[in-house]
Amino acid sequence: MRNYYQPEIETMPLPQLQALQSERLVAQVKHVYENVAFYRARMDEAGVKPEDIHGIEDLHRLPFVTKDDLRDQYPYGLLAVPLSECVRIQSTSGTTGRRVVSFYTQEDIDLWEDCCARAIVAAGGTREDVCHVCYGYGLFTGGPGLNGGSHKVGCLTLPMSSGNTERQLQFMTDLGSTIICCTPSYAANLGEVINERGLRDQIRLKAGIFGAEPWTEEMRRDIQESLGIRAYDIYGLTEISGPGVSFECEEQAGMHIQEDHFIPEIINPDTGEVLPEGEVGELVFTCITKKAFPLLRYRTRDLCYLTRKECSCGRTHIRMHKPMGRSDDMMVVKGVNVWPSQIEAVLLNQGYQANYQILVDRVGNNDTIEVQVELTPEMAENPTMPVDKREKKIVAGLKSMLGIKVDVKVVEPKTITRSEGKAVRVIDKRKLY
Ligand code: DLL
Repeated sequence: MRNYYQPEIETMPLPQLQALQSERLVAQVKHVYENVAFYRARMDEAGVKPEDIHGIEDLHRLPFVTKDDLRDQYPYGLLAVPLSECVRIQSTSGTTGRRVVSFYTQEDIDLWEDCCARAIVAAGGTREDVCHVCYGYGLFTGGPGLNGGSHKVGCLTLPMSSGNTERQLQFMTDLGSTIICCTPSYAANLGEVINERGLRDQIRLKAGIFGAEPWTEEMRRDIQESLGIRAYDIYGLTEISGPGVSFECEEQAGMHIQEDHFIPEIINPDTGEVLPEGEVGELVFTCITKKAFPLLRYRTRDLCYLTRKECSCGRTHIRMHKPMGRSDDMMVVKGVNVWPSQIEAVLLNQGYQANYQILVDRVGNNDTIEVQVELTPEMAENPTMPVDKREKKIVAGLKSMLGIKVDVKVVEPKTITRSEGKAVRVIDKRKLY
């Protein structure tokens, strides 16, 4: 088996890393040009031949690939190896249009699991750990990815999948799970139940690896407190392989992108112009090692910035800041750009937990926006402030964050449906008209 833990790659000096990227990029461009009619046509259209790509300095010459391209080429149009070499597919849920299906050779799966293994190691995982994976299994990449990574680290792996909180708690307490992998919203949900039932001293968790949806620093603080663990962020997307494209180390200050496999760029989403380090824009990835479904300059629609600032962990791979939401997550309400993460930050800063929902609608020509948030059990038991005063305080916080008036309803604990996978935070009824 390949050795996942390649500290020499994770800590490689930049010039060597870039030389490796260049070599891999040149080979990848040749591979897709020769094997995928779509890339050949796009590159011909842009007047770029594989021979024109000498290294990463030429990356910007390649055309972008978008989610619409993936949908148009569904299912086999972007496949770069014969079907007989593929051993797996994974897929997105397809809730916002046609499914995205991604293909893997056995080697692609190995590389992907290596990335997840690196993430587990970065969160302190060793073969002594009991790794409780409650991301969904099946077509979703979360369960299979972290499961494979956990095997490679040599942890005892609990392939729990999502849901069935009773069973999760039973295995967690009986088997002494030390690392948990799930969405941050489900982690918050578990923390709530564990504390309600007084199970804190029966759990052995030390770390959590949470991703698949945006979450704020405030939510990290809450989860760390309620579960008594360190909560690490992990990022990825089905199109680029799944979880493990980037992950946090012990610094918990941005996620190291696995640059030996994926070259990141940040672009201006309107013009496509490549932006310098530190500027916020749309994250774009080029896969330089995957063989079956290698996307080149894929526009993720996730917004963030990159930093090469030295990290105390010794990894040299560039770090991405937590995605601030997706360009398509952004709502325009009353003419103002609103991201759910901004609303979450205001609520959590005022002591609420991440049990909230945002309802957007249109009455006549006017947008309406209402935020419903639950009282925490302590607030309900020990009311230090009347509910109408609480609501006014949140309205003021949101006004100063967003610049618009948001209606707020503070509701009783347990009124808002809990998530077992990715949380549904926004109900935008305007999209239904
Ligand atoms: O969510 C893969 C994954 C599984 C990542 C488990 C981490 C852990 P998709 O379902 O294809 O894949 O969704 C990908 O989810 O483009 C982001 O918008 C969002 N996302 C993923 N991780 C994070 C994160 C998986 N840590 C889409 N923070 C991406 C913010 C995230 N958003």
